[in-house]
Amino acid sequence: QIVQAVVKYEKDRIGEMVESALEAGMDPERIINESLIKAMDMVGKDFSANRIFVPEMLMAATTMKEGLNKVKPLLQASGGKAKGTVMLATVQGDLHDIGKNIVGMMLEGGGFEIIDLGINISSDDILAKVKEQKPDILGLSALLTTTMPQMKKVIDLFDNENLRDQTKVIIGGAPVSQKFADQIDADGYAKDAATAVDLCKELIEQSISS
Ligand code: B1M
Repeated sequence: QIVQAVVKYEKDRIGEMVESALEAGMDPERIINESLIKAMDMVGKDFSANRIFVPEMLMAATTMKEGLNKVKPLLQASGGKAKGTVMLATVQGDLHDIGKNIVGMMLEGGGFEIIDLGINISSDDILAKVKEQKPDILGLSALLTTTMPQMKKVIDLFDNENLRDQTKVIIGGAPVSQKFADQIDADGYAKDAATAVDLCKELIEQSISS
């Protein structure tokens, strides 16, 4: 039902469906992975096949966000000292933020403090924010093949400013891969939100032990 609500853009009904699933004892991460993300994959396929167009894709995204809002409070960590700070941004030219937002929610659930810069953020703005707020990790998201080069731009700026020891850079998003991360010399790549949490924990542990 949740999948159908997203693909049919039932923004007004999805909230109560997610609530019912939660009340019935369904795991929040299962709702995200097996319903909400699955639905967006179906939307992407329909878009590729010209069965739907940008306005419909946007309506599906709005519906999904409504569903995510219901799950979010359950993913947030309760108290305790933060494991570290992760700054997140979708790179310049890219407006996709659903994946980044899920990564942020899961990281919060994993005990990290999140600074979310938002979407379409230029490498210069990212650099300025990193210098100002000194996060342990910077997480960059890109969903378009055309915006992936922006990630390299940020890493080059980091190299020039000698920021690689202060802040590790991880990347993610559907068109991004471990191979691309190696090519641009990122500190890590995560294929999904759960992997991003493990990766951030590993990077923090490494920086404590070195
Ligand atoms: Co766009 N779009 N879109 N879109 N859109 C895609 C990405 C596309 C694959 C659709 C398709 O053709 N099948 C295609 C890209 C093709 C390409 O580059 N190869 C595409 C296109 C072409 C476009 C436009 C150019 C369309 C147009 O205008 N003609 C345009 C570009 C706008 C821009 O950015 N400048 C556009 C616009 C939009 C909307 C605004 C309408 C909307 C976005 C709304 C929003 O995000 N607020 C939208 C949507 C919804 C999609 C699809 C359907 C769904 C994306 C999504 O939210 N997926 C998408 C097709 C698809 O992906 N199947 C598509 C669910 C999300 C949970 O997954 O983001 O992959 P994802 O995140 C995952 C992982 O990738 C990973 O973890 C997440 C959770 O598991 N992850 C990270 C993500 N970031 C991470 C960061 C990390 C670690 C892991 O560390 C930091």
